[in-house]
Parts: sequence; structure tokens; C-alpha cells
Amino acid sequence: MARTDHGKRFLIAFVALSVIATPLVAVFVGPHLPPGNASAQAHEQVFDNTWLLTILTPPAIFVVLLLGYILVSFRSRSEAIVEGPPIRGDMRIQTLWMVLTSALVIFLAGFGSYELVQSGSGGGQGPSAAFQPAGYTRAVDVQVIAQQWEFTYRYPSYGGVEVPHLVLPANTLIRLHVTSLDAIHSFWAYQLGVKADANPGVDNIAYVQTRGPKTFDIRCAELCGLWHGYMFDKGEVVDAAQFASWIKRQQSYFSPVAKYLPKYSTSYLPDPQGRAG
Ligand SMILES: [Cu+2]
Repeated sequence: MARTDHGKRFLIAFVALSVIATPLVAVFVGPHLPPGNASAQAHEQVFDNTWLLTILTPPAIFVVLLLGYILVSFRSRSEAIVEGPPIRGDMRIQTLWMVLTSALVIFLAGFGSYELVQSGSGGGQGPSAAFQPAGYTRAVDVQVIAQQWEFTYRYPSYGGVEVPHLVLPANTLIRLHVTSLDAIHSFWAYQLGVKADANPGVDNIAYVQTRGPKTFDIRCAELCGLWHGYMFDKGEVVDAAQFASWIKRQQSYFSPVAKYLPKYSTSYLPDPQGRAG
């Protein structure tokens, strides 16, 4: 009986499966990956996730297929348990594996870092953003104030009005200033692709370029005390006219309490006498 060439057989199966599955993953799974398409940054993240998943498809196939192949092909066919010949390693396979996986990991680290910075990122870059998106001088400032246990929002270009729900104009570059009044929180606007730390005394800047009208989820993503799980809300991207009338309504609705608000500041510090901002 001729000896089966397991290596060759496995390699053919691996290449065939990879060639079929990789484009399918890119085309059919990729567009459904999180966080969605509510902003340019979120869109970039879907693009990145699609690439990462696509590139990682062949290695995943390799590992699972190898395991399956071994389980099926090398299972014991006799009743007696017979030990196989001892194998102490194979320098060629080990070298190949190390070179390929190292190259892959280094490439992904470079790709990820480049992608993170080139869109201005949605992760918050501290008080002086190192990577500004195109047209950032025209960005609309919105302050996100985290506190136990809700987010409020101030609009410095609209008299510093503070509101309990986030509404943003569509197709606009927004500069979010994320800060906190008390504990450490994290502002996570899922479909906008924004997740930025909210620390007291820190003005953490994250850019987001909104697209068309859309609702999005807001959550606190940092355990911040008893009612952390309660820190969620729906935010809204609305068209420019709707935004203009909404902000006008907020200004007049909150005008009686506006005088009690502290002056708009890029950050606030916890106040032992009570609420700081
Ligand atoms: Cu929180």
C-alpha cells in the first residue's frame, strides 16, 4: 500500500479552503462587523475589522483544519493503545511558522497604528490631539460631561447650554471634549465609533465626522460605581435644520437654570461641596 502524503493532502485542502473562504468572509461578513456606519470613524473601523478578519481567516482555517485532520487521520484504529514514534520537532516547520506569524503580527500592528491615527481616531487623544482630521479647524465643539451616573452635554458655541441628551448635526465634524466631574468613566457612542476616557480635570478630545440622520447608543464603558449599568442613553444625529431648532429649544428651556451653571471650562474638578459642573 502506498504511503499517504499527509503534508501534501493537508496543504491542498488548506489552500483550497482558504481561497474559497477568505473572499467570502471579506464580502459577506465584513460589512456586518461592528460598530456600523454612523460616522466616518465608525466606517473606518468596519474597514479595519474587515481587513483584520480577512487576514486572519487563513491562519484560523489552518489551525482548525489541522486539528480536524489529525483527529480523523491519525486516530487509533486498533483496540490496543499503541504509542506513535517520538517526534522531537521539525526545524523547517518551526522556522516557517515563526517567520510567517511574526510577519503577520508586525504587519497588523503597523496597519492598526496607521489606521488609528489617520482618521483622527475615535478614541480620545488627550487635551492636545496629535492627529487632527482634515478640516478640524471648522469642527463643532461638544463637551461630554460624565458624572455618577449620567452623561450631560455642553455646547460651547451655543452659549454653553447643558443638556441631558446628545444630539448632533448630520454631516458635520464634531470635536468631542470628554471629561468627568467625579470618578473615571468612559464615553462610548457605539455606532459613532467613539470610545473615550472621561477623567476629572482632563479634556480628552475625540473627533467624529457624522453622516446622515441616525440614532446611536451611548454607554459608560468604565465601571464607575453602583449605578454604572444605568449610564446609557440614545443619542441622535439629525439634519442641520432639525439641529438648529432643537438647540434653540434647549437654550430657551434651560435658560432659567443656566445662571447656576459654572462657567464653561474645558474640564472640571470634583467639588467637595457637591456637583462640580
Ligand atoms: Cu460611568
